[in-house]
Amino acid sequence: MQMEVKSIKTLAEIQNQPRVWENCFKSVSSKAPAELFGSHDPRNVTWLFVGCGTSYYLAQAAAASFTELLDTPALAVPASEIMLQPQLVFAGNRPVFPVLISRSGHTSEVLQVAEILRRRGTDFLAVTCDGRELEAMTPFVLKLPVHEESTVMTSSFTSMLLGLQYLAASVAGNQTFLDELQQLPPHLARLLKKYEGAVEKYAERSIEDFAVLGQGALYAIASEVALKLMESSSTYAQYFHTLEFRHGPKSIVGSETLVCALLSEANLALEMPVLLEMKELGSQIAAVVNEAPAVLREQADLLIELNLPVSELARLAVYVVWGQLLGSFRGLEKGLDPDNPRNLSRVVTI
Ligand code: F1P
Repeated sequence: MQMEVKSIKTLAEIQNQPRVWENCFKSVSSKAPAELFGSHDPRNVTWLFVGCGTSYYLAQAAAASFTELLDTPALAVPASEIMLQPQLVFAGNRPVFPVLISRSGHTSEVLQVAEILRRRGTDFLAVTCDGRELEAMTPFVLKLPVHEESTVMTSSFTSMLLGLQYLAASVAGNQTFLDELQQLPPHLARLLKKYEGAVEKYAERSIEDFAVLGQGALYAIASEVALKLMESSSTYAQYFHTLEFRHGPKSIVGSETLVCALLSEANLALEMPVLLEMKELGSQIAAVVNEAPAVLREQADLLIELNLPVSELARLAVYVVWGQLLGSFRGLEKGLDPDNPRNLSRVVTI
């Protein structure tokens, strides 16, 4: 028995992102950077973004954003790596500024890392929505006004990512980028109206194997799209750097596979051929792209064309929304409840 779409909290939270983003920009624009970094110079540290699950992929997207916007080194690691392999993370004792990302602020691995940093005397920034223990463990807190009840993270992911991008652009004095971010909410509302139905329709196809592709910052988004498909529809999903897919993984491709490419503008000429080759091998193909060449309009089984008048990096958060929707609609089609995903809880405590 399929659930009524309008009763699904997760879908409502996905659809409500334009309004949530507007509130987040109001909140983050009221923060002075010094409140978040203390005496640390944000342009002269190595940034270390830390999270678990969706928040780890958020960490990867934030690291790529900080490197592009601040031209400073940034890396992302799962919290468990700091717990279990600290020597791989803190090599050479170079000064790092950690950013601990957790929607709940209650995830055990993140709290254990906060304790490790406190014992090392290392300041860190907490980025959270619920706050809980994490926000009490540091004076530097970016708390986004997002109240998300669903188990899987959707608006919390995009809001914390946009909040961090906004912060980096503020430090960089990049007013153009700040203005571009503020343009996103009405564009997302436009795109949801245009494409939500197409995604819901496509979810009726019995696809049992997803491969999501992306390069650069879009690789982090591809990882998160795959996780949404796994979490919300209990379907097997993998993620790869786009051009890497030729180097072996393409052997999985067949009529039951969907290869979904998050295509950049700068490297479209190199990325799109990978997707078209998979079509020739018999796969279903989907693309999220800012402007679609004619061949993609003809060949894609699902096409989301963004037409966003902003720079590539400012488009990042919008790419993930279609994976959020596809995961929930595919789950519903399989008779599952996206609000109560199989085997999952809202927070992992160990
Ligand atoms: C992290 C997380 C989510 C996952 C599930 C369980 O939560 O692993 O990524 O989707 O909700 O918790 P948090 O540390 O960001 O609260």
